[in-house]
Parts: sequence; structure tokens; C-alpha cells
Amino acid sequence: MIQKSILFNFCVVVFLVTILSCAQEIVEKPQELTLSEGFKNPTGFYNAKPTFSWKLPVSEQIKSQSAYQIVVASSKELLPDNADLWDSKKQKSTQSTFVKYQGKALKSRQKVYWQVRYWNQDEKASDWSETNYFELGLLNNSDWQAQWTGLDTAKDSIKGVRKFLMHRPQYLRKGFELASDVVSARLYITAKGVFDVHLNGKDVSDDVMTPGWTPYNHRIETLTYDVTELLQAGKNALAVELASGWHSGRISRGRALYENFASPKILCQLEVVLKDGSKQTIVSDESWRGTTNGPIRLASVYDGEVYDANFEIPNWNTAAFDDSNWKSVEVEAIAKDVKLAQKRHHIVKNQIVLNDVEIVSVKENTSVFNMKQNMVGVPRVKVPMKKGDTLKIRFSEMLLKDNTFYTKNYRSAKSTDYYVAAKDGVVEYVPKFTFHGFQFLELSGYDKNAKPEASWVQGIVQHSNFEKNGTFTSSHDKLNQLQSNITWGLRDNFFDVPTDCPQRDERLGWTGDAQVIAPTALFNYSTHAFWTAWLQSLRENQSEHKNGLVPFIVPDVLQNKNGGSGWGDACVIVPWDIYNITGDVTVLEDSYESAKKWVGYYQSKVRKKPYIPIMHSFGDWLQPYPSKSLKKGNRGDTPKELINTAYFAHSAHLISKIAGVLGKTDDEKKYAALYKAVANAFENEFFDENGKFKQERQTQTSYLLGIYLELFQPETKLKAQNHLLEEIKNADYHLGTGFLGTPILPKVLDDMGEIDLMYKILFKETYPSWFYSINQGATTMWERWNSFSKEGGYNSQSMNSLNHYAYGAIGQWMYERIAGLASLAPGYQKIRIAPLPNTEFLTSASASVKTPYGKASSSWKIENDSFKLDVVIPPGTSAEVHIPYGNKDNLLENGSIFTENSNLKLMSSDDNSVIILAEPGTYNFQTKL
Ligand code: RAM
Repeated sequence: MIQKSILFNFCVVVFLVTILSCAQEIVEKPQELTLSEGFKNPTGFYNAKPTFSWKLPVSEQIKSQSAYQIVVASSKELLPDNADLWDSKKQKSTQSTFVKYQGKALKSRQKVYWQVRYWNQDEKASDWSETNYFELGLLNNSDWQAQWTGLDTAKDSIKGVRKFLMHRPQYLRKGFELASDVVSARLYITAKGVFDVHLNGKDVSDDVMTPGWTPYNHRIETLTYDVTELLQAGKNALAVELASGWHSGRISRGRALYENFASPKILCQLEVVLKDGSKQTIVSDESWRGTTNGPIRLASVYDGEVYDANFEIPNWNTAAFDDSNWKSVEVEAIAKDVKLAQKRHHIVKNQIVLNDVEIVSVKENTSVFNMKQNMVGVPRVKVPMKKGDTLKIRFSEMLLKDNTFYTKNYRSAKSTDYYVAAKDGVVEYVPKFTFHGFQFLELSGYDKNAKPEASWVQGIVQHSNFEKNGTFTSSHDKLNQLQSNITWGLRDNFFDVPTDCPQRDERLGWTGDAQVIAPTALFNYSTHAFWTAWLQSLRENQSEHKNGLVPFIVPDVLQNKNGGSGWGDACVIVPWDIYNITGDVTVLEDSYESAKKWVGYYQSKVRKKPYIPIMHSFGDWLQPYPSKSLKKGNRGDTPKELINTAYFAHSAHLISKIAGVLGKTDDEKKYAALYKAVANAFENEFFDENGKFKQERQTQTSYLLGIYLELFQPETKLKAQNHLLEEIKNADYHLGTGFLGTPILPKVLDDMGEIDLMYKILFKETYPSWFYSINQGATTMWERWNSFSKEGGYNSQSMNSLNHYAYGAIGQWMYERIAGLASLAPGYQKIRIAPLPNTEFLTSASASVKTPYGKASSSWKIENDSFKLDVVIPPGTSAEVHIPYGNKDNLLENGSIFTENSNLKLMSSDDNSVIILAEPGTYNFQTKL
């Protein structure tokens, strides 16, 4: 008996111990599941062949992944054991990002569920992740039963600035009945123009300027909304406000680009599943009714909005409204050759509200407000008005000396909003179908008896809806201001497409500007999807040109027949940067043919001398102190043939590298040979045997391009480096570079070991330098190094944007080398933490980035003659940590003398630096200066 109970107790203990040890061995499930370029559980997804990504949890137990399994099913209940769409089975692989779906073909509207698990470095399986899902949007034109619908507003012949046709905004509606309660409903919608849609009087979304901007003659993006909650049994109403936007506004230059000044139209399809299982579909067609007698009288991207409250139509967007005296609409069939495609990146939304507003001046019935930040978006005004009066809202980026507005740089953009009051009292107004670039706002026409208050005005900042991805900060106020100016410059110019500027009569997707800023943008914001969406537009516009030309701007509303070196190369450089920063090979696959065609374009322009293309270039745009006069000087002094040849070689070189990644060995060799041949021609044509640029007027950029793009023989490179140093010295350590030279200057000096020199240039206070504009009051990056000075005022040229991001490309070096955080293998699978402190200017700097594997950071400070470095390395990666002072014998790790262990291996150590290979984890290093 006793023996039995002992045996029983023993069994219980064994059982408990087993349970407990199993519990300890549970490996935490994967986290932050995303689809393709970072989408989280999207409704209305664009891609039936997505990729899957997940992150390993941060935990002592988890260093890396040895295998994974993904299961995909048509219903939640089938997971994880009965995946009917795809079971990847256990795959021995460290890949946790961008794993391609290889299951059954997916269809429009399909809702798909997925889970993933992984095995850690010790082959222990994790729990299954949470169940994630995605629902596809409408993928084919044939999914649409709707027709393009709207009023003919072209026939009103309203002429605006420069006699461009303007279209009165339309109010379109359709009342319908639903036989029973709704189980689910999706609204698929888009416009030739921009729209705001309501169901039963409620806003369907808070999206802004939908559907955004694509080359509309190739592809129009459509949106999908889950509107189940907005519908009811019985009477309903679908109502749309519609304005010109990009499609039918003068930004598209009206050169018969989009169907001859076509009037804006909507396309929408509401698909409802009712309780009884039946389906009902309401589409835009000839049964809709419309009017142009609504309150938004006019709206234009460049020129602003006119709102007259006297035209308000109470309840027009509800079911009860009687539209019998509205007009019948016109309809147009869907064209076969214009692709309707679900939007592939996040739409613009209101992001921040600037409340800290200051009144600058009040004169009679006019007052000026300062937002204290150059911003992009719309104001929200709450102002006392008298019935019938017109409130006028003007904008400017900066003021003139007498506090009046500097608007010469808006050029022909009127950028003015009007609000006509229908009654006495406080009115609230937020323009809907325009946006402005401004720091200052002027109100006039409000109630004369009212005393202006700062609270009358707020600034609503709008940009594409991406998240913050990185942070950078340091001990130096001006460097921090530079980081702030860079990030504002990005936000302000990512308005559905990457624009050059957000305020004047331009706001276009200039390819050169995009090419130089992409890496910095990817550090600071999650812009993976934003860029790949724009690259699709680029390819669509390129395809119009049989010789491979990439237009200067995308979407190409200029319809220019010229391609520019350093600009068109965006089709090669941006995909390569995205790949290196995200590790997503899809962008290389998608861009490969386009990149090759662009190099073909260079080849087609080689006429007189082998490998020297004769073609258009904007040169080293806006290089300071040009030898030519005014406008001609904008192209700088580096000759365009040199720039053509340099980028011809560079693009060929990158294609060779891309071919290597994609396993296309023949192309890899072919383009490597082409690159070498062009590089050779570059050196022989433009540089003498002393590595000196053959032109009398020397330029920093000629050397920078040759060195950075690896176009010199090794001995010539050394000589060219010395000439570059000479040039920089001649400029008294100032910048002598424009759009193309500036981004590569830090990389070249870094590679030369000229770190102190780079710091000296970066921390220069006088023109031309980064801090110069900060000293003149800049809160964003400026188009020119001397857009404004306190003594001399504004640059005399009207092309003078105070919100232009190109020179913000220094941001990449700030992350990678000042704070010291860089991707060493695509997507940060290997990280380099290698800060380059300079004690003359800085005592600390830090950066963090959300890598595809999780958060990584590098943070250093100098205190009491010690250098301290904190690093965070996410699971699934490893890092080379370069400690720039001390040696292995005086290095402390977490307060104790450094010794190698399973997480930290010494790679090298000399008298004043140590390099350690670190596994995932959080570490603190300290050494003596
Ligand atoms: C200007 C744009 C842009 C630049 C081109 C060459 O009009 O603002 O920044 O790329 O010219």
C-alpha cells in the first residue's frame, strides 16, 4: 500500500516536472505579421501573389530562426491543421521576410486567413501566430459592372488661371433599398478626379484626396471599404462629392492628356450580402442624379477651394433627400486599356494637428497667423463671420520684411481658399479638395468687431499614411533641427507620390529628387509600399517610349520626350536602395526589365564617341556659385556629357549587381562588362593622366561622381581624391555641390577616411552649407542653398521652394555614420553599428530603426573621458559592432571587462578600435577615449 502511494506520488512528480519543463520550452509565437510591403490585415489588398513576413519575439531564448511553416486557408476555422489554400510545410530556412505565397490561385474579393510558426536556433517549434487575414480588392476590369458616371462640367467652360478649364465640383447620389439586414458590404470606388463618399449621411472614411495620383491613362487605383455598419434594411443613400484633383485639374497641364479635359467622373460598386443570403449590388450608372449647385464652388490642387455656405444642401447625402430636381448623369463605359487596380499603398490622411499658433499681425480686417512650422495640408479655421461676407485665406511659406506675404515662389499657384458665410456667427471650415504648402496664413473678411485669436486657426498636416520608422537625435541643436527639417521635408512632399515641392504650380514627381532621397526616406518612414507604388507608375510611363526613356516626372503630365541622366536612373537606383534596406527581392524582379530598357536608352544616345551619350541632363542641379548667369546657372558647371556617362556606367553596374541577386548570370557579366567599358570611357574622356578633371572650371561633383560610382582605375582614383580635397579646400570647406553631388559627398569622404573633414563641412554655418538655412530660420529643407538670407532676402528666381527634400539626403549618413546604424546585408539581416563620433561637435548621437527583423538601435555618448555605446540587435540578425576608441583590454561590456562568449566574438582589435560580432540582444560597451 505504502509502496503504491510512493509510486503514485513519484508519478505525479514526474508528470509535473515534465509539464513544467515543457512549459519552459514553449517558444513564443511570431509577431507583427505583415503582407508584401508591410500591410497589416488589409481589406482591399492589391496583390493575389503576396509575400509574408513576421518577426521573432525579443527573448533570451530566441536568437534566430532555423525553419518556418506558413498555413493559408479560406476560413479561420481551417487553421492551422487544414490549410486548404497553402501549407508551406516545414521549410528549413532563416527567411522570415517576404516569403512568396505559393498556394492556390486567389481571386478578387477573396478573404484569406494565415498563420505562421517557426523553429528557433535549437530546433524548438514556436506556437502558431495569431491568425491574420487579407481580403483582395477587385483585381480585374471585368469585376466591374459599374460605369464612369458624372455630369458634363466641361461644357460650363469656366476658365481659371492661364485660361485652363475648371470644373465645378459635383454632388452625385443614388438612393436604394435593401430588402433585409446586412451581413456584409464592400464599397469599391474610384474617380477620375478626387472624391469624398458618404453612406446614409456618414463619412465612409477619413481618407484625403482619394484615389490619389497615378498615370491615369494607364492605371487608375480603386479603393475598397468595409461599409457593413453604415447600411440598413430599407432606404439607403450613397452620395459622392467629386472635384477635379490631379486628373482634370491644370496640374495635368490640360494638354489633352486625359481624354481632352474630361469632366471628372466616379466609378463605384457597392456589393451587399443580405441576411437571407442574397446579394445586391448598387453601381454607378445612368440612374444616378447630380448637381453642381453644392457649396464647394471650385477646387484646384494649385489654386485652392471656394466654398459658399449659401449653397449647402441639407441632408443631401441621406436617404430621405428628394433629388428629383437634380440632373441626370452621363455615363461612359470602362476602357479596356486603362487598368483598374486596387490601390497599392496607403492613401493620404490627416496626420497631425498644429495647435501652437501665433498671431503675427492684425490690421483692420486682416490678420496673419504663424504655424511655426512649414507644413503641408489644410487649415481648420473657426472664425466669426457676418452673413454674406467672404473669408479669404491666403498662405505663404515665409514673410517679407514688413510681415507681408512672400508668394512670388508660388508662381502661378493662387493657393487661396474662400468661404462665403450663410449666417452670422462662428463658422468652421476645412478645405477638402486642395492642399497648401505654408507656414503663414492670412485671414481677411471676418467679422470686423471680433478680436482675432490664435485659436481661430489650426494646421492639419496631411501626407500618405505611413508610419514613423526611425529616430535620430544628437547633442547638437542644429543637427537636431536639420533632422527635423529633413523629416518635415519628407512628410510635406509625400502626398500620394513623391513630389519635388508641395506649394507652387509644380508639385510633381520629379525622378531625380526621388532618386536622391529614397534611402533617407526609408530610414525615417515606412515608405516601402509608397516607393514601389510610384515605381509602378514610373514603369507605366516609361512603356510609352519605345526607346526606354524614363520621363523627368512621374506621373508624366509634361509628356516630355527627353530623358535626363541622374533623373531617369531612379528606375534602377530606387529599386536597388529598397532592396538593400528592406531585403525584398520583388522590387528587383518587378523593375528589372525597366532598368535594362533605361540603359538601352543611354546606348541609343551614344552617337559620336563610344560610350559617351549625348542627351539631356539637368546637370548637378542648383550647384552653388555657378559660372553661368541666372537660369542657365541652375544646371551647374559639371558638363552634362560627364554626368550622362557617369550615370550610364552606374546604371549598367547596378543592373549587373541586380542580375547577380536574381541569378541571371549572363546579364550579370554582360552589364559588368558594359559598366567597365563606360567607366573607362568616362576616365579617358573627362580626366587627364593626373586624375584631373579636364575642364578649366573645376567642380566637386565631377570628382565625386567618378569616385563614388567607381569609374576610375585605382591609381586615378587616388589622384582624383586629392583633387577633390583641393577643391573643397578652395571652397573654404563649403559645399560646391547641387542635387547630384551633395548626397554622395559624405559617402566619398567617409570612404576616404576624411571623417573630420565631413564633420567640418556638415557643421559649417555659412553659405553654402546645411546649417546656413537653419540660421536663416528654416523649418524644412530648401530648394537652394541660398533660397533666403536675413541680409539679402529671397533668391531672385521665382523657382525658390522652401520645402524641397533633395538636400535632405544627408539624413542617410546621419543614421549610418553619425549614430552608426546601417544595413550590411539586405534588409538588415546583418547590421553594421559603426558610429563615427567627432568630439569637436558632438558628445552624443543615437538612432533607432524598425528593421524587417525588429527594432535596432545604436546610441553613443562621451562622458568623463569615456565612450559609451548602447546597442540593440533584433533576433534573426547579427551585427558588426565597431567601437571607435580603446582596445579589447580596456573594453567594458555591461560594466565588466569584455570577454568573448556565445553572443559576442572579437573580430579585431588594435590600439584605438575594436570590432565585435554580436548576436541578437541588448549590449552596453564602454571604453576610454
Ligand atoms: C525643378 C524641380 C525639381 C528638379 C527639376 C530639374 O523644377 O523643382 O526639383 O528636379 O527642376
